Amino acid sequence: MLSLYTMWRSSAAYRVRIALHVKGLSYTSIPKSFAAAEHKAADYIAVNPQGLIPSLVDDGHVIPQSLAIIEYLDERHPLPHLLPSKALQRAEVRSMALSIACDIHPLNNLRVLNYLRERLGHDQNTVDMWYRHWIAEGFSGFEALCQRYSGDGKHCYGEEITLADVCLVPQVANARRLKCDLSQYPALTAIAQALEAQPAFIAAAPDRQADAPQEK
Ligand SMILES: N[C@@H](CCC(=O)N[C@@H](CS)C(=O)NCC(=O)O)C(=O)O
Repeated sequence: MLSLYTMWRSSAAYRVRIALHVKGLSYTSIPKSFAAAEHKAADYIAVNPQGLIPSLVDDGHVIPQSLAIIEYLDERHPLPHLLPSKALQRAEVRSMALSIACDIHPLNNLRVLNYLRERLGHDQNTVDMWYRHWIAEGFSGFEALCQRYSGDGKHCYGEEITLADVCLVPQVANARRLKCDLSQYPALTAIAQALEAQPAFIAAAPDRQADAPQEK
């Protein structure tokens, strides 16, 4: 029995949803609204003391942190593998994934943007500039890694879906939402576009989630 504390637009939750769908695992979604600060409420802090989304619950055991969750799923449900079998290749895939999950995402997380705006008094233009700067820094390196490691122009690494792809697609979705200029990253954007057309990525997409705002 798998349950996922999620939020439709959370890119870290989006990563986990992609992994669950790639592996064909069924799960129950437990949405938490950021607007209503449900991720900071006592009942969720009791689940995940960091108050961050996502958390996975497997038979009563809670696992926070999207990459820890995905590696756990990959070990418990190995096929299809999200990490290669050889140590060197695994390290290369992880280094791509971490360049997004550790070096881009935390700088542009909601609480960081809120802090810049609400506590440090920056206006929205400055906050957007901050966001786009860290996307540009991170994506320049990631573009070069895609050119080095992609085997077919449709996957970040080799010719199969890996943890790197799982991290890339949500970050590109966020970058588009914040109107970042992605024209300098042709390999990375072509890969994201190819992946977004795959059923597992479609099912995991923010606008497909039950807690996403419904179009009238
Ligand atoms: N490193 C964590 C990051 C989790 C995280 O930052 N989640 C965001 C949503 S993408 C969140 O809960 N933000 C709430 C906030 O910033 O208040 C992971 O990969 O799971």
